[in-house]
Amino acid sequence: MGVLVQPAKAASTSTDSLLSAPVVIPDDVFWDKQWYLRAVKAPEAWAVTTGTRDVIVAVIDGGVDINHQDLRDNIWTNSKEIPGDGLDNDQDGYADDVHGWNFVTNSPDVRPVRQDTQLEEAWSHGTIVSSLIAAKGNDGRGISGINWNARIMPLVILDANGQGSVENLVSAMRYAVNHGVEVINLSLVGYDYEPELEEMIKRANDAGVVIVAATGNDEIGDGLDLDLAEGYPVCLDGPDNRVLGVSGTDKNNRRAPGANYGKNCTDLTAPGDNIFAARPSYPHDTKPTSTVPGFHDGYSGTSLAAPLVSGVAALLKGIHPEWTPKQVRQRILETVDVWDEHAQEPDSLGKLGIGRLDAGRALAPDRVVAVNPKPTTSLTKATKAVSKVVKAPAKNQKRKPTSK
Ligand SMILES: [Ca+2]
Ligand SMILES: [Ca+2]
Ligand SMILES: [Ca+2]
Repeated sequence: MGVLVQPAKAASTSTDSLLSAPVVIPDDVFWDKQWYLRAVKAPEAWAVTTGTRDVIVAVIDGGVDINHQDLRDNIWTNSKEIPGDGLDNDQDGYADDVHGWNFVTNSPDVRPVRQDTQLEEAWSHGTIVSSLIAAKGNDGRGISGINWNARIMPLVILDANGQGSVENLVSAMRYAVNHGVEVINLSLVGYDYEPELEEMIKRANDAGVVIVAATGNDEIGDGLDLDLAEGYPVCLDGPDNRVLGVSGTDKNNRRAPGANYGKNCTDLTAPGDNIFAARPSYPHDTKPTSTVPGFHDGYSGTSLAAPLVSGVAALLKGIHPEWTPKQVRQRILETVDVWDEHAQEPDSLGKLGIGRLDAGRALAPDRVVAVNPKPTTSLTKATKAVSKVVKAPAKNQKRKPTSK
Protein backbone atom coordinates (compact mmCIF):
# COMPACT_ATOMS: atom_id res chain seq x y z
CA MET A 1 0.00 0.00 0.00
CA GLY A 2 0.96 3.57 -0.42
CA VAL A 3 1.90 5.88 2.34
CA LEU A 4 -1.02 6.97 4.45
CA VAL A 5 -0.69 10.57 5.51
CA GLN A 6 -2.89 13.37 6.68
CA PRO A 7 -3.12 16.41 4.44
CA ALA A 8 -1.83 19.59 6.00
CA LYS A 9 -5.08 21.21 5.12
CA ALA A 10 -7.84 20.92 2.62
CA ALA A 11 -6.74 22.47 -0.63
CA SER A 12 -10.25 23.38 -1.56
CA THR A 13 -12.20 26.28 -0.17
CA SER A 14 -15.16 23.97 -0.07
CA THR A 15 -16.93 23.79 3.25
CA ASP A 16 -17.12 20.06 2.92
CA SER A 17 -15.27 18.86 5.99
CA LEU A 18 -14.99 15.38 4.51
CA LEU A 19 -11.97 16.65 2.63
CA SER A 20 -10.00 16.26 5.81
CA ALA A 21 -10.10 12.52 5.19
CA PRO A 22 -6.79 10.66 4.97
CA VAL A 23 -4.97 10.42 1.69
CA VAL A 24 -2.91 7.67 0.07
CA ILE A 25 0.24 8.61 -1.83
CA PRO A 26 1.58 5.96 -4.23
CA ASP A 27 5.27 5.17 -4.68
CA ASP A 28 5.34 5.37 -8.49
CA VAL A 29 8.50 7.17 -9.56
CA PHE A 30 6.72 9.80 -11.65
CA TRP A 31 4.07 10.57 -9.07
CA ASP A 32 5.42 14.08 -8.61
CA LYS A 33 4.56 14.84 -12.23
CA GLN A 34 0.95 13.79 -11.83
CA TRP A 35 -0.42 17.15 -10.68
CA TYR A 36 -3.75 16.30 -12.30
CA LEU A 37 -4.39 13.44 -9.89
CA ARG A 38 -3.77 15.69 -6.91
CA ALA A 39 -6.07 18.28 -8.50
CA VAL A 40 -8.97 15.86 -8.66
CA LYS A 41 -8.28 14.57 -5.13
CA ALA A 42 -7.32 11.06 -6.21
CA PRO A 43 -5.25 10.51 -3.01
CA GLU A 44 -8.40 11.08 -0.96
CA ALA A 45 -10.30 8.60 -3.11
CA TRP A 46 -7.52 6.02 -2.74
CA ALA A 47 -7.95 6.11 1.03
CA VAL A 48 -11.33 4.51 0.30
CA THR A 49 -10.48 2.28 -2.66
CA THR A 50 -7.78 1.93 -5.28
CA GLY A 51 -9.97 -0.11 -7.57
CA THR A 52 -10.61 -3.76 -8.28
CA ARG A 53 -9.77 -6.18 -11.07
CA ASP A 54 -13.44 -7.10 -11.24
CA VAL A 55 -14.17 -3.90 -13.11
CA ILE A 56 -13.44 -3.74 -16.84
CA VAL A 57 -13.08 -0.49 -18.76
CA ALA A 58 -13.28 -0.66 -22.55
CA VAL A 59 -10.92 1.79 -24.22
CA ILE A 60 -12.28 2.31 -27.72
CA ASP A 61 -9.38 4.17 -29.24
CA GLY A 62 -6.13 3.66 -31.11
CA GLY A 63 -3.83 0.75 -30.40
CA VAL A 64 -2.62 0.06 -26.86
CA ASP A 65 0.87 -1.13 -25.91
CA ILE A 66 -0.44 -4.01 -23.83
CA ASN A 67 3.09 -5.09 -22.92
CA HIS A 68 3.96 -1.71 -21.45
CA GLN A 69 5.52 -2.09 -18.02
CA ASP A 70 2.80 -0.03 -16.38
CA LEU A 71 -0.15 -1.53 -18.26
CA ARG A 72 0.50 -5.22 -18.75
CA ASP A 73 -0.82 -6.22 -15.33
CA ASN A 74 -4.08 -4.39 -15.95
CA ILE A 75 -5.03 -5.61 -19.42
CA TRP A 76 -8.23 -7.59 -19.76
CA THR A 77 -7.92 -11.21 -20.87
CA ASN A 78 -10.71 -13.12 -22.55
CA SER A 79 -10.50 -16.32 -20.52
CA LYS A 80 -12.79 -18.17 -22.92
CA GLU A 81 -10.44 -17.73 -25.85
CA ILE A 82 -7.45 -19.98 -26.57
CA PRO A 83 -4.59 -17.83 -27.90
CA GLY A 84 -3.25 -18.47 -31.36
CA ASP A 85 -5.27 -21.48 -32.43
CA GLY A 86 -6.99 -19.47 -35.13
CA LEU A 87 -10.40 -20.42 -33.78
CA ASP A 88 -13.21 -18.40 -32.30
CA ASN A 89 -13.40 -20.51 -29.17
CA ASP A 90 -16.03 -18.42 -27.40
CA GLN A 91 -18.00 -17.92 -30.62
CA ASP A 92 -18.33 -14.20 -30.24
CA GLY A 93 -17.47 -13.63 -33.89
CA TYR A 94 -13.77 -12.89 -33.30
CA ALA A 95 -11.00 -15.49 -33.50
CA ASP A 96 -8.20 -15.36 -30.93
CA ASP A 97 -9.51 -12.17 -29.34
CA VAL A 98 -7.52 -12.71 -26.16
CA HIS A 99 -6.97 -9.03 -25.28
CA GLY A 100 -9.72 -7.25 -27.17
CA TRP A 101 -9.92 -6.66 -30.90
CA ASN A 102 -8.48 -4.45 -33.61
CA PHE A 103 -11.42 -3.40 -35.78
CA VAL A 104 -9.13 -1.49 -38.16
CA THR A 105 -6.95 -4.44 -39.14
CA ASN A 106 -9.63 -7.01 -38.24
CA SER A 107 -7.12 -8.88 -36.12
CA PRO A 108 -6.49 -9.72 -32.45
CA ASP A 109 -3.32 -7.59 -32.36
CA VAL A 110 -4.39 -4.45 -30.48
CA ARG A 111 -0.95 -2.82 -30.30
CA PRO A 112 -0.12 0.32 -32.27
CA VAL A 113 1.21 -0.76 -35.65
CA ARG A 114 4.54 0.55 -36.86
CA GLN A 115 4.16 2.81 -39.86
CA ASP A 116 6.35 5.44 -41.47
CA THR A 117 3.40 7.72 -41.83
CA GLN A 118 2.25 7.37 -38.26
CA LEU A 119 1.32 10.53 -36.45
CA GLU A 120 2.95 10.57 -33.04
CA GLU A 121 -0.31 11.54 -31.37
CA ALA A 122 -2.22 8.76 -33.08
CA TRP A 123 0.54 6.32 -32.24
CA SER A 124 0.42 7.14 -28.56
CA HIS A 125 -3.23 7.94 -28.02
CA GLY A 126 -4.67 4.61 -26.90
CA THR A 127 -1.74 3.94 -24.56
CA ILE A 128 -1.94 7.43 -23.03
CA VAL A 129 -5.66 7.10 -22.42
CA SER A 130 -5.34 3.59 -20.97
CA SER A 131 -2.57 4.68 -18.61
CA LEU A 132 -4.62 7.54 -17.21
CA ILE A 133 -7.44 5.15 -16.42
CA ALA A 134 -5.50 2.22 -15.00
CA ALA A 135 -1.72 2.30 -15.11
CA LYS A 136 -0.66 -0.02 -12.30
CA GLY A 137 -0.58 2.11 -9.18
CA ASN A 138 1.89 1.94 -6.33
CA ASP A 139 4.21 -0.53 -8.04
CA GLY A 140 7.30 1.63 -7.70
CA ARG A 141 7.53 2.44 -11.40
CA GLY A 142 6.06 4.74 -13.96
CA ILE A 143 2.86 6.50 -13.08
CA SER A 144 -0.30 5.69 -11.20
CA GLY A 145 -3.61 5.40 -13.00
CA ILE A 146 -6.51 7.06 -11.24
CA ASN A 147 -7.67 3.47 -10.82
CA TRP A 148 -4.79 1.18 -9.81
CA ASN A 149 -6.38 -2.15 -10.60
CA ALA A 150 -9.19 -1.96 -13.14
CA ARG A 151 -8.68 -3.97 -16.30
CA ILE A 152 -8.43 -2.28 -19.68
CA MET A 153 -10.12 -3.87 -22.69
CA PRO A 154 -8.41 -2.40 -25.78
CA LEU A 155 -10.74 -2.06 -28.75
CA VAL A 156 -8.99 -0.42 -31.68
CA ILE A 157 -10.98 1.66 -34.15
CA LEU A 158 -8.57 4.55 -34.83
CA ASP A 159 -5.97 4.18 -37.56
CA ALA A 160 -2.46 5.58 -37.95
CA ASN A 161 -3.91 9.02 -38.58
CA GLY A 162 -6.17 8.88 -35.55
CA GLN A 163 -9.33 8.39 -37.54
CA GLY A 164 -11.89 5.64 -37.55
CA SER A 165 -15.35 4.76 -38.76
CA VAL A 166 -18.61 5.06 -36.88
CA GLU A 167 -19.39 1.54 -38.05
CA ASN A 168 -16.35 0.21 -36.18
CA LEU A 169 -17.19 2.35 -33.17
CA VAL A 170 -20.62 0.74 -32.98
CA SER A 171 -19.11 -2.74 -33.42
CA ALA A 172 -16.58 -2.06 -30.66
CA MET A 173 -19.28 -0.84 -28.29
CA ARG A 174 -21.30 -3.98 -29.01
CA TYR A 175 -18.23 -6.12 -28.29
CA ALA A 176 -17.66 -4.29 -25.00
CA VAL A 177 -21.27 -4.73 -23.91
CA ASN A 178 -21.30 -8.41 -24.87
CA HIS A 179 -18.16 -9.00 -22.80
CA GLY A 180 -19.57 -7.37 -19.70
CA VAL A 181 -17.61 -4.15 -19.27
CA GLU A 182 -18.68 -1.68 -16.61
CA VAL A 183 -17.37 1.46 -18.32
CA ILE A 184 -16.68 2.54 -21.91
CA ASN A 185 -14.22 5.37 -22.48
CA LEU A 186 -14.65 7.32 -25.70
CA SER A 187 -11.85 9.83 -26.16
CA LEU A 188 -13.01 10.59 -29.67
CA VAL A 189 -15.46 12.82 -31.47
CA GLY A 190 -17.10 13.27 -34.83
CA TYR A 191 -19.56 15.82 -36.13
CA ASP A 192 -21.96 13.74 -38.19
CA TYR A 193 -25.06 12.32 -36.59
CA GLU A 194 -25.44 8.57 -37.00
CA PRO A 195 -28.62 6.94 -35.68
CA GLU A 196 -26.80 3.60 -35.31
CA LEU A 197 -24.45 5.16 -32.78
CA GLU A 198 -27.27 6.71 -30.81
CA GLU A 199 -29.05 3.35 -30.70
CA MET A 200 -25.86 1.57 -29.56
CA ILE A 201 -25.37 4.09 -26.76
CA LYS A 202 -28.93 3.46 -25.62
CA ARG A 203 -28.32 -0.30 -25.65
CA ALA A 204 -25.07 0.02 -23.73
CA ASN A 205 -26.66 2.25 -21.12
CA ASP A 206 -29.63 -0.11 -20.79
CA ALA A 207 -27.13 -2.95 -20.29
CA GLY A 208 -25.64 -1.12 -17.29
CA VAL A 209 -22.55 0.36 -18.92
CA VAL A 210 -21.32 3.81 -17.91
CA ILE A 211 -20.39 5.76 -21.05
CA VAL A 212 -17.84 8.56 -20.80
CA ALA A 213 -16.99 10.74 -23.79
CA ALA A 214 -14.68 13.66 -24.40
CA THR A 215 -16.15 16.83 -25.85
CA GLY A 216 -13.34 17.04 -28.40
CA ASN A 217 -10.87 19.70 -29.35
CA ASP A 218 -10.95 22.31 -32.03
CA GLU A 219 -7.72 22.13 -33.97
CA ILE A 220 -8.02 25.54 -35.57
CA GLY A 221 -9.74 27.89 -33.18
CA ASP A 222 -9.96 27.86 -29.46
CA GLY A 223 -12.59 25.23 -28.96
CA LEU A 224 -16.02 24.73 -30.49
CA ASP A 225 -19.30 25.61 -28.83
CA LEU A 226 -21.14 22.33 -29.21
CA ASP A 227 -24.42 24.15 -28.64
CA LEU A 228 -23.93 25.49 -32.14
CA ALA A 229 -22.74 22.27 -33.78
CA GLU A 230 -23.09 19.04 -31.90
CA GLY A 231 -20.28 16.52 -31.53
CA TYR A 232 -20.77 12.77 -31.31
CA PRO A 233 -20.87 10.57 -29.33
CA VAL A 234 -20.64 13.17 -26.56
CA CYS A 235 -23.97 14.80 -27.41
CA LEU A 236 -25.96 11.57 -27.77
CA ASP A 237 -27.46 11.84 -24.31
CA GLY A 238 -30.99 10.81 -25.20
CA PRO A 239 -33.63 11.42 -22.54
CA ASP A 240 -31.52 10.22 -19.63
CA ASN A 241 -28.15 11.94 -20.00
CA ARG A 242 -26.65 8.61 -21.09
CA VAL A 243 -23.21 10.02 -21.86
CA LEU A 244 -20.96 11.71 -19.32
CA GLY A 245 -19.51 14.51 -21.44
CA VAL A 246 -16.09 15.67 -20.25
CA SER A 247 -14.28 18.85 -21.20
CA GLY A 248 -10.73 19.75 -20.20
CA THR A 249 -9.15 22.20 -17.81
CA ASP A 250 -5.60 23.36 -17.18
CA LYS A 251 -3.50 23.68 -14.02
CA ASN A 252 -5.30 26.88 -13.13
CA ASN A 253 -8.69 25.22 -13.55
CA ARG A 254 -9.48 27.26 -16.64
CA ARG A 255 -10.71 25.77 -19.88
CA ALA A 256 -7.83 23.98 -21.58
CA PRO A 257 -6.63 25.41 -24.91
CA GLY A 258 -8.81 24.22 -27.79
CA ALA A 259 -11.20 22.29 -25.60
CA ASN A 260 -14.76 22.17 -26.92
CA TYR A 261 -17.53 23.31 -24.63
CA GLY A 262 -21.27 23.90 -24.62
CA LYS A 263 -24.18 23.79 -22.23
CA ASN A 264 -26.05 20.84 -23.72
CA CYS A 265 -23.37 18.19 -23.94
CA THR A 266 -20.78 18.99 -21.27
CA ASP A 267 -21.47 17.46 -17.89
CA LEU A 268 -18.19 18.23 -16.13
CA THR A 269 -14.49 18.85 -16.66
CA ALA A 270 -11.29 17.13 -15.65
CA PRO A 271 -7.65 18.10 -16.23
CA GLY A 272 -6.77 17.90 -19.93
CA ASP A 273 -3.63 19.96 -20.37
CA ASN A 274 0.04 19.38 -19.61
CA ILE A 275 -0.58 15.77 -18.73
CA PHE A 276 2.22 13.30 -17.95
CA ALA A 277 1.28 9.81 -19.12
CA ALA A 278 2.52 6.53 -20.53
CA ARG A 279 3.11 6.06 -24.22
CA PRO A 280 4.17 3.05 -26.29
CA SER A 281 7.61 1.85 -25.29
CA TYR A 282 8.69 1.04 -28.86
CA PRO A 283 9.20 3.46 -31.75
CA HIS A 284 6.43 4.19 -34.23
CA ASP A 285 8.52 4.36 -37.39
CA THR A 286 10.99 2.06 -39.06
CA LYS A 287 13.93 4.40 -38.75
CA PRO A 288 16.73 3.36 -36.43
CA THR A 289 15.72 4.72 -33.12
CA SER A 290 17.12 4.23 -29.73
CA THR A 291 14.73 3.00 -27.14
CA VAL A 292 11.69 5.17 -26.66
CA PRO A 293 10.91 6.24 -23.13
CA GLY A 294 7.60 4.75 -22.17
CA PHE A 295 6.40 7.98 -20.60
CA HIS A 296 6.04 11.52 -21.82
CA ASP A 297 4.99 14.91 -20.50
CA GLY A 298 2.91 17.72 -21.88
CA TYR A 299 -0.03 15.97 -23.48
CA SER A 300 -3.12 18.08 -23.93
CA GLY A 301 -6.70 17.50 -25.04
CA THR A 302 -10.06 16.48 -23.71
CA SER A 303 -9.05 12.93 -24.64
CA LEU A 304 -7.04 13.03 -21.45
CA ALA A 305 -9.84 14.42 -19.32
CA ALA A 306 -12.41 11.74 -20.12
CA PRO A 307 -10.23 8.84 -18.88
CA LEU A 308 -9.97 10.43 -15.43
CA VAL A 309 -13.76 10.36 -15.19
CA SER A 310 -13.86 6.80 -16.54
CA GLY A 311 -11.37 5.73 -13.90
CA VAL A 312 -13.47 7.24 -11.13
CA ALA A 313 -16.59 5.57 -12.54
CA ALA A 314 -14.64 2.30 -12.34
CA LEU A 315 -13.66 3.04 -8.72
CA LEU A 316 -17.35 3.59 -7.90
CA LYS A 317 -18.44 0.41 -9.68
CA GLY A 318 -15.84 -1.50 -7.70
CA ILE A 319 -17.42 -0.68 -4.37
CA HIS A 320 -21.00 -0.30 -5.67
CA PRO A 321 -21.31 -3.04 -8.30
CA GLU A 322 -25.08 -2.81 -8.13
CA TRP A 323 -25.21 0.82 -9.13
CA THR A 324 -26.86 1.70 -12.40
CA PRO A 325 -25.10 4.03 -14.86
CA LYS A 326 -27.50 6.74 -13.75
CA GLN A 327 -26.42 6.32 -10.13
CA VAL A 328 -22.76 6.46 -11.06
CA ARG A 329 -23.31 9.60 -13.13
CA GLN A 330 -25.31 11.18 -10.34
CA ARG A 331 -22.60 10.55 -7.75
CA ILE A 332 -19.87 11.93 -9.95
CA LEU A 333 -21.84 15.03 -10.89
CA GLU A 334 -23.14 15.88 -7.44
CA THR A 335 -19.66 15.71 -5.94
CA VAL A 336 -17.80 17.87 -8.46
CA ASP A 337 -15.80 20.87 -7.42
CA VAL A 338 -18.53 23.27 -8.51
CA TRP A 339 -17.53 26.15 -10.73
CA ASP A 340 -16.93 29.56 -9.38
CA GLU A 341 -18.60 31.40 -12.22
CA HIS A 342 -16.31 34.36 -11.76
CA ALA A 343 -13.35 32.15 -12.61
CA GLN A 344 -14.67 31.24 -16.03
CA GLU A 345 -13.93 32.93 -19.30
CA PRO A 346 -16.89 34.83 -20.72
CA ASP A 347 -17.12 32.73 -23.88
CA SER A 348 -17.55 29.47 -22.02
CA LEU A 349 -19.42 30.77 -18.99
CA GLY A 350 -22.04 28.22 -18.03
CA LYS A 351 -20.79 25.90 -20.76
CA LEU A 352 -18.20 23.83 -18.93
CA GLY A 353 -20.52 21.57 -17.05
CA ILE A 354 -21.34 21.69 -13.40
CA GLY A 355 -17.73 21.69 -12.23
CA ARG A 356 -14.50 19.73 -12.13
CA LEU A 357 -14.17 16.06 -11.21
CA ASP A 358 -13.52 15.48 -7.49
CA ALA A 359 -12.63 11.83 -6.96
CA GLY A 360 -12.23 12.25 -3.21
CA ARG A 361 -15.75 13.50 -2.70
CA ALA A 362 -17.18 11.00 -5.18
CA LEU A 363 -15.72 8.10 -3.19
CA ALA A 364 -16.37 9.46 0.29
CA PRO A 365 -18.38 6.62 1.83
CA ASP A 366 -20.47 8.63 4.24
CA ARG A 367 -21.31 11.39 1.87
CA VAL A 368 -24.77 12.87 2.18
CA VAL A 369 -26.33 12.83 -1.24
CA ALA A 370 -28.03 15.97 -2.41
CA VAL A 371 -31.58 15.55 -3.56
CA ASN A 372 -31.11 17.79 -6.52
CA PRO A 373 -27.50 18.23 -7.58
CA LYS A 374 -28.37 20.61 -10.37
CA PRO A 375 -27.10 24.14 -9.93
CA THR A 376 -29.66 26.85 -9.78
CA THR A 377 -27.66 29.64 -11.38
CA SER A 378 -25.53 29.85 -14.45
CA LEU A 379 -23.41 26.95 -13.25
CA THR A 380 -25.08 24.58 -15.64
CA LYS A 381 -23.64 21.99 -17.94
CA ALA A 382 -20.78 22.90 -20.19
CA THR A 383 -19.02 21.16 -22.99
CA LYS A 384 -15.46 20.48 -23.88
CA ALA A 385 -13.58 18.48 -26.35
CA VAL A 386 -11.63 15.37 -27.14
CA SER A 387 -8.09 15.04 -28.27
CA LYS A 388 -7.12 16.26 -31.67
CA VAL A 389 -6.13 12.88 -32.90
CA VAL A 390 -9.41 11.22 -32.34
CA LYS A 391 -11.80 12.26 -34.95
CA ALA A 392 -14.41 9.83 -36.08
CA PRO A 393 -14.59 9.98 -39.84
CA ALA A 394 -17.40 11.71 -41.53
CA LYS A 395 -19.61 9.31 -43.36
CA ASN A 396 -21.39 12.18 -44.91
CA GLN A 397 -20.59 15.82 -44.77
CA LYS A 398 -23.70 17.28 -43.30
CA ARG A 399 -23.29 19.05 -40.03
CA LYS A 400 -26.21 18.57 -37.77
CA PRO A 401 -27.57 21.63 -36.04
CA THR A 402 -27.68 21.85 -32.31
CA SER A 403 -31.10 20.60 -31.41
CA LYS A 404 -31.87 16.94 -31.51
CA1 LIG B 1 -13.67 -15.14 -29.85
CA1 LIG C 1 3.01 2.41 -11.90
CA1 LIG D 1 -24.17 14.12 -21.02
